[in-house]
Amino acid sequence: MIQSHKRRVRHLPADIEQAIGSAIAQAQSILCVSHVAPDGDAIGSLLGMGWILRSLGKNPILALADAPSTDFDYIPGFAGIVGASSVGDDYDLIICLDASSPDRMGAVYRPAAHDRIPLLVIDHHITNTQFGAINWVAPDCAAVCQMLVYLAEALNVPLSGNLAVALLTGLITDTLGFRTSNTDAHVLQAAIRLTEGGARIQEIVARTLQSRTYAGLRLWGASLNGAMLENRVIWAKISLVQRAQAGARNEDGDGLAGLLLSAKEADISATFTERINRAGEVVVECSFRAKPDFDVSQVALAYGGGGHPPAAGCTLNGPLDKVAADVAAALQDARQTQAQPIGQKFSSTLTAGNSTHG
Ligand SMILES: [Mn+2]
Repeated sequence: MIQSHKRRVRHLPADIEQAIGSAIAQAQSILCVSHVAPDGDAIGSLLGMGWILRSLGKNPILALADAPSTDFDYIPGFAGIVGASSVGDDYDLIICLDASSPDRMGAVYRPAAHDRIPLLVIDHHITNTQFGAINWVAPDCAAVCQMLVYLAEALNVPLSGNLAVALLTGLITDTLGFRTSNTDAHVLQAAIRLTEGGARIQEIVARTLQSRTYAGLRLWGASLNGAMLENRVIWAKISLVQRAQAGARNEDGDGLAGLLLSAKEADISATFTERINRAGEVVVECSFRAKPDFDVSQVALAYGGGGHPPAAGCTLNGPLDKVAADVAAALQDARQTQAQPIGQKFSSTLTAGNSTHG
């Protein structure tokens, strides 16, 4: 079919397809890794790559620096994901998924041991630093899981069963259920193939997007009480004290920036979330969302983070109030420079992308 040939060429250039195919064919032992604080696309693409490699007769190690949320334990292979301490020094190939820079692999990737191993980077972040020996970076894909649909096709791996469930998870979570501004016909065609392969949209939506804890909802309530709106930028803070008072776990309350962006009076939203990092320090996780035609990736990049135009983020040292004030001001500046005359913008109802910078 001419059309599908065109689509494949657009997303998976022939030279990269050839390079990936031969890198995988030559490798006996393969380590696959995705990013810290793994989201649905990180976990889905990691497990999906695992199923693709198994179809090709390989037996890969799948590793994440941070333990994945049990929300995703319905994806076949979930229990086999290992932590950094189970990762050895010797592999023939490392495949890095959904990470825009090497530090995003966290403790799984140890440069002293791993820098000499060929690294294949598969990512869709426009801010990707091209840090692999082979770099397949496709910012026009809504999820790495979408890219793996094309890779599976190129490698003649059937898009069904376990693989379909894994890949549809990343497509659904990174597009917030096919609602983001980067949800185009190619995304929907990829989703059709995965549903034809047996994955079920409504089950994955129920397990992911439509699944929150009571404590998480109460935390949102506390945070929304203090939400601010200035110059079409809306933001809210989530402090460790609020989290404790709501009885919420570390992962409860994620996704609030997407809800904030539904404000008609705003074009850009942000949340500032206090966290305790691995070193035991209090840091502020900043998460940005933008409506179509606005771009928050450059502000994230300027603060040492990254992401996509509609969804980006960074992590800064506190204190919370100062970080929120400074970054909200920077977002308002960015919003002013991106402002367009009233009347040119009609699409104000859709939400932006989901993943932050990973
Ligand atoms: Mn992603």
